[in-house]
Amino acid sequence: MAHDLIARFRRHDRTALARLVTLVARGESFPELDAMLAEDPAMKPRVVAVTGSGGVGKSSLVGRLLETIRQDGKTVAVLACDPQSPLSGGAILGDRFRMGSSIYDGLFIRSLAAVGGRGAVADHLPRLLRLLAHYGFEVVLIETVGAGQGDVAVQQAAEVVVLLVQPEAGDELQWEKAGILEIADVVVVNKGDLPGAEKTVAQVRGMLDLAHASPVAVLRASAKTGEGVPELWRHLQSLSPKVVPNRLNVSLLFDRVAEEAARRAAQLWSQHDAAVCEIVANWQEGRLAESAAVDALLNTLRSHPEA
Ligand SMILES: Nc1nc2c(ncn2[C@@H]2O[C@H](COP(=O)(O)OP(=O)(O)OP(=O)(O)O)[C@@H](O)[C@H]2O)c(=O)[nH]1
Ligand SMILES: [Mg+2]
Repeated sequence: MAHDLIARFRRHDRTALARLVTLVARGESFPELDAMLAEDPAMKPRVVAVTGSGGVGKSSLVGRLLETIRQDGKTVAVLACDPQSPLSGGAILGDRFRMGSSIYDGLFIRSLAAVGGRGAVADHLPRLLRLLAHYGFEVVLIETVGAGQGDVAVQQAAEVVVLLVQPEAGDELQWEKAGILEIADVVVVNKGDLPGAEKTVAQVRGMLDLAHASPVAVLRASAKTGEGVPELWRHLQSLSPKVVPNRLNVSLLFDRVAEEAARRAAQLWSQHDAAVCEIVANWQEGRLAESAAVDALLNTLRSHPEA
């Protein structure tokens, strides 16, 4: 059954993909899945997080962006980590969803709202991204809510963070300032069809200049008219992986450290290694706190380089 699921996933079966996304987002696993995820993925997708306060137009812009990306011939997966507005193809694409064009081949959209809360999704995001990489998606877009710890984790897993703001944001823009300076790789003034957009672009540029931050593009776009969206996609592609810190790979790397340590500890234990057995026994019998046992095990692994 599990074996069959992986085999179908490898043959690009969409149902198998959907099933595995559900499992991984819930933090479930099985050995065949772990083995596949431990392999180097066929594709290293460009992972773009779209963040910003409520109602700024994240879903609408993601909808426009994925159309542009599909028209460019690239495959794209969309994850929405948004508890307030569960997302379906219909919600994100509005009326354009009924177009029925080839845009929808090579496109996967999933709302993670219903699955165990946002923090939980963030915990499993590195594995989720790796799963999508194994399927071969070229781009992954993530809609996040722009606040809270879960959101920070999502942004750290992304390669590029796009922060949306809207015209005449006033005080809100001040509030966003910290976010702009800390996390945004690109700022988009969305709702560029509304009055005041150009003024807001200038304000945001001013803030960025004041902070002497590394060059962050400030673009104007409208998810309503589609204006500025192709330019945004071109800009996202122009960000070279050398300039953009590859946060996706860092999370994958840390995941592998944990997996490798667990594998080696289990191996030593099954070989009745004296040091490992002693630590386990001390922990089981309550003489060693869990954190101390973990430290001791990591130290033991270090002294067993051949394991
Ligand atoms: N005029 C104008 N309205 C827009 C634009 N983009 C989005 N909107 C409208 O703004 C409202 C919110 O858009 P959403 O895309 O749902 O915003 P969101 O940031 O995903 O909202 P949450 O997920 O609830 O935080 C909707 O009524 C959209 O139609 C735009 O470029 N111009
Ligand atoms: Mg939304």
